[in-house]
Amino acid sequence: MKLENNYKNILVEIYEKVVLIKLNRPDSLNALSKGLIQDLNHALDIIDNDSKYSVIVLTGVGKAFAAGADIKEMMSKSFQNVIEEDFIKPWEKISGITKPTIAAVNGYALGGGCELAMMCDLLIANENAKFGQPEINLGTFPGAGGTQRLPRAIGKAKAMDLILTARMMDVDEAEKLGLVSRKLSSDNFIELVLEIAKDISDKSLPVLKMAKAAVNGTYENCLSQGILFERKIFQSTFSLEDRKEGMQAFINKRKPNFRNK
Ligand code: DAK
Repeated sequence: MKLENNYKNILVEIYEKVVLIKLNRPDSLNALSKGLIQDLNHALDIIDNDSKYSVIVLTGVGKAFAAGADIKEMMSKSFQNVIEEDFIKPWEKISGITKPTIAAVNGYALGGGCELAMMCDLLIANENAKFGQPEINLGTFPGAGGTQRLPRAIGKAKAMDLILTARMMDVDEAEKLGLVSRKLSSDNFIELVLEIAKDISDKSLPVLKMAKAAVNGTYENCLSQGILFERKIFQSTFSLEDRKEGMQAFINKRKPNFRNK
């Protein structure tokens, strides 16, 4: 299949062997809707299977990388829905891509947005980047790998701090803790990231794939059990009144009134 730029929720740009994918729902800060994930996964499949391309860069249009799962879409889901759909399973596609992937975080990377960035091989951020797992304010908790990848990246103490308080971390803190591979200037950010991607794309693709597989071998194997466990309990937050209240409060632009404090 040919890679075309006719997606509704993403933009695709090709720079020789590098493909730049831009999450393109700026009005909702690139909230990760079902349609966006479908578009992203469709493009990722084509890129991973076409030898013309060797590196994928993922970024966001506007002031966010992605502000998380689309709360408005998720709001009405029941426990039964999330079990039946195995909700969030399709989000993992990027972590299984065999070619190098770079998250170019240009602003908010929150909730599922932070989790998506952490699924990439390199996480490069500009001065506006902000990271966080604020799901606790919605009456749920990170369910797309956040409880597993974040502690591995920054240590348990800091991960607990972010996950339990919902606070955001700026790029300097994220770089100091090892979540961010490199911090780059916001001026010509994407051009700078594309230079790094181009440099990687000049290396042997099979060897890049082997190096990536070797790093992920141990990293992802024990992770998979944790992620399965995480998903199952995450889905069960959809049986809680507090989860409904948290998301409703966000949509109504008010503070949540949790019953089970
Ligand atoms: N979903 C839907 N819409 C969102 C959104 C989101 N995550 N984030 C922002 N928006 C929308 C806002 O509602 C607003 O829309 P309008 O009111 O204009 O219609 C527009 O984007 C601009 O946002 P703000 O007006 O709020 O912009 P501000 O600059 O004032 O604030 C902010 C920026 C990023 C601080 C704020 O928007 C914010 O707090 N956003 C929510 C961040 C958040 O809570 N993220 C976590 C989402 S939950 C699962 C696994 C994982 C997940 C789900 C399931 N399973 C295994 C089942 C993941 C869950 C999440 O990511």
